[in-house]
Amino acid sequence: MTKTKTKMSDAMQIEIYDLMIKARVMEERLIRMSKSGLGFFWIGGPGEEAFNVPLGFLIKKGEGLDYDFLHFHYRQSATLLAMGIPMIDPIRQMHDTATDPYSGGRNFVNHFAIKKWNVVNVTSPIEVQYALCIGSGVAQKRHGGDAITIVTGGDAGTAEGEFASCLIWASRKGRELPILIIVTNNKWGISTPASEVQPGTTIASRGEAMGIKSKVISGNDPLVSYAAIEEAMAYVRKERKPYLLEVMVSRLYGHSSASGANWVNGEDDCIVTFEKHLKEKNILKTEDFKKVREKYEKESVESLKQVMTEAKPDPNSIFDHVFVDRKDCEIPKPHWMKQAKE
Ligand SMILES: Cc1ncc(C[n+]2csc(CCOP(=O)(O)OP(=O)(O)O)c2C)c(N)n1
Repeated sequence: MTKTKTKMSDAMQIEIYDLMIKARVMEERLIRMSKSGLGFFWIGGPGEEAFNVPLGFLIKKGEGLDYDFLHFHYRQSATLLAMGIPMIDPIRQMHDTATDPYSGGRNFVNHFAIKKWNVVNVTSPIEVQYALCIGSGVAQKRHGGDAITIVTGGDAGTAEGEFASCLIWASRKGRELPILIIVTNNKWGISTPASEVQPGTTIASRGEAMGIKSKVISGNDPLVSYAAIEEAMAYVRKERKPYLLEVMVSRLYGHSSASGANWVNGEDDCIVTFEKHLKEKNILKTEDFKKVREKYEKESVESLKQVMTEAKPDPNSIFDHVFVDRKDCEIPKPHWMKQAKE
């Protein structure tokens, strides 16, 4: 596993720490919402902050082929917060309000879709994004420039055919695609341990077998993560070829609310480790950690209060943004409604 660290200013480390806490506090607020009936289902990224924040910092953000295309999965909140989304918006999606800018209150939380930043809709069927990203990869190859396609997903999902398709399409000789292929490996697929379904080799080695530059890193250290992402991005931006980054991460609250969303003992917590480092290097003190947490706890409570005053989606908007126009579509009536008429 590669452990090269980047040399980073204190100010930058403080900024990364601040965003890691912002993401953790927000996710913990979302979990509490799911447990108290203020949302239906939670899935998110606690345990991936040390990788996801640096990723957000390094993305070339904007709309169209001159900017990075982002095909994310559902554990990416820290990346989006680092890119600049406000904390209140995922809280809106969790509470299914019409003001949710990603789905108008109609998708699960952390299912982002942001046109102005090329964030392609996060899907609940896993691994679909590895097939979709081939499209923007081909478009960016043709277009030229230095913008790239970035795709993220989990280890268990690499068993799906889309992952193999991505490796094949990205690595065709002479037609390689500028895709940064990221797999965050938490060693679980819901309740299935990786040891029962993976061949015992790294996922990165599948890329190597196809001539793709590949690396395994610890995603629990933001300095290691930053250096690895920077190196991988520089390669893909310049060479216009793929790079496979396997990132070892923790899954701190289990899979989702479906498995209880309770704290898991024994996993490395990247925030605890980073706080230890920041203290040892005299960059921040215990009081500073407390202040940052309090700042975001306050923001999360204020955001929730605001969201609870906001309206739910209007049933008449159910067919907005879908391919079928409502006027062409007969909505089937439930049998009890038909009986009542007769
Ligand atoms: C096509 C498909 N099959 C199965 C599922 C059910 N499912 C949801 S998440 C998940 C496990 C995903 O594990 P992994 O890819 O390792 O990502 P993680 O959630 O651990 O980050 C499964 C099997 C699904 N959503 N879509």
